[in-house]
Amino acid sequence: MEIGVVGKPNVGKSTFFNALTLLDVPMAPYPFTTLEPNRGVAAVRVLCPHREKGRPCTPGNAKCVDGARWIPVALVDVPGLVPGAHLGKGLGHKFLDDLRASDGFLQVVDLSGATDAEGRLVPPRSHDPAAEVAWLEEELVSWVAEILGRGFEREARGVELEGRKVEEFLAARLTGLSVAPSAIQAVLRAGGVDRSHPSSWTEAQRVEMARELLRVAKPRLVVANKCDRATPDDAAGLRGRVAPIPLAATAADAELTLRRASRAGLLDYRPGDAEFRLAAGAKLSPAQERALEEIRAVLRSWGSTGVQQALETMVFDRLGRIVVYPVEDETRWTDGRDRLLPDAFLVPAGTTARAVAYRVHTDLGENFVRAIDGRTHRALAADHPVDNGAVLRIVARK
Ligand SMILES: Nc1nc2c(ncn2[C@@H]2O[C@H](COP(=O)(O)OP(=O)(O)OP(=O)(O)O)[C@@H](O)[C@H]2O)c(=O)[nH]1
Ligand SMILES: [Mg+2]
Repeated sequence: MEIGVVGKPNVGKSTFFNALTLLDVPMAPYPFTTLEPNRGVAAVRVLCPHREKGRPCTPGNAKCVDGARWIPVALVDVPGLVPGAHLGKGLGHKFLDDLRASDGFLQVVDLSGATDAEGRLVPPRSHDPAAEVAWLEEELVSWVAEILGRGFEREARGVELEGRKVEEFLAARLTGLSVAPSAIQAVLRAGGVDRSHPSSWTEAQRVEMARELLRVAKPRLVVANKCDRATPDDAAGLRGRVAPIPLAATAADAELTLRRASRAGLLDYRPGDAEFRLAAGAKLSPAQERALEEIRAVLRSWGSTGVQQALETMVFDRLGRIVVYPVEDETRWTDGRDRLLPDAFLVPAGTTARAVAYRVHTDLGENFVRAIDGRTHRALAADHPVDNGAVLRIVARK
């Protein structure tokens, strides 16, 4: 599970990334601060089922705080893209290749409208962020069309001569883009192409296929950042202009300040919350006090900084991920060392019991006999889809 953070320069991508990962990559009020992709680990929250057993869990791959289980999600922050990046403008778009494995894209924009298309500072509201949602789509389409088109005709003629299947040919070209077979079918339909003669496909058809591939296989969410410099009405207006892509408003800078202050023990704050409290005995400078007062005002108008919620909207709503808890003992919900609910995995909705077994260990998948639901104690066959929040024991041949 990996998510790419994309957008034009200077909108707050790295700030958003730092807030979610608590890493410390450079951020600055001018374009092209980020020159190489940054990778880190963020996390999404779910209600941990340990309550049902009345004792705390022993998480191996995720922490559990106040009943919320934090499940890791990889995040990639890339340099800013500008219009014409596929022609080499700005830093070009070669670095997008680092997003091949991303399951979806968070497009950060500047809701306050105070940065132009290249990320230079301009007066607030002088730039409509809806415009960059439209051109960023074109940059992403060119990138995918380029991957699809590298040495296309020669290979396509080979496929025709050898009578190979066009689906396999496309799947091979798109390897690494983590695309499901169902997406390949959708892509073939979108191009309106002659399946038996791939060498006859035009570049325009390949571009349409790239667009469809992005639509079905790489869900997007617009992250309307710098909301502290804008109003909820601005967000509502922009939401209408970028539809059908959904939008989440964020104040990444405020979230970063709150998380860092909380890590330093200065205040009590849980990501996603509408408020924070000063830690007992915390001593603040007048500047820190003013900064926190401004953040309080943001939380009052927006309900939260929106950062944690934006990531969760992406993972759960846009990418349809559900959570499963593999265990070795389906009654006690423990592993072999009596650890309660040691693992929590994000999987796509519709994932089968056998696919969960593979996710735990290749051997378990290969030798799968059945899964047992930890709540109903019923057996699930290999192709049975698992429920969200399922606690599962996998039974395998020895
Ligand atoms: N007002 C406000 N400023 C923000 C917010 N988030 C980030 N910024 C500021 O925006 C500027 C750019 O932030 P970065 O995180 O470096 O932006 P970026 O999109 O990674 O920029 P590049 O790496 O150059 O593409 C910095 O001065 C940040 O402090 C926010 O929520 N509100
Ligand atoms: Mg950056």
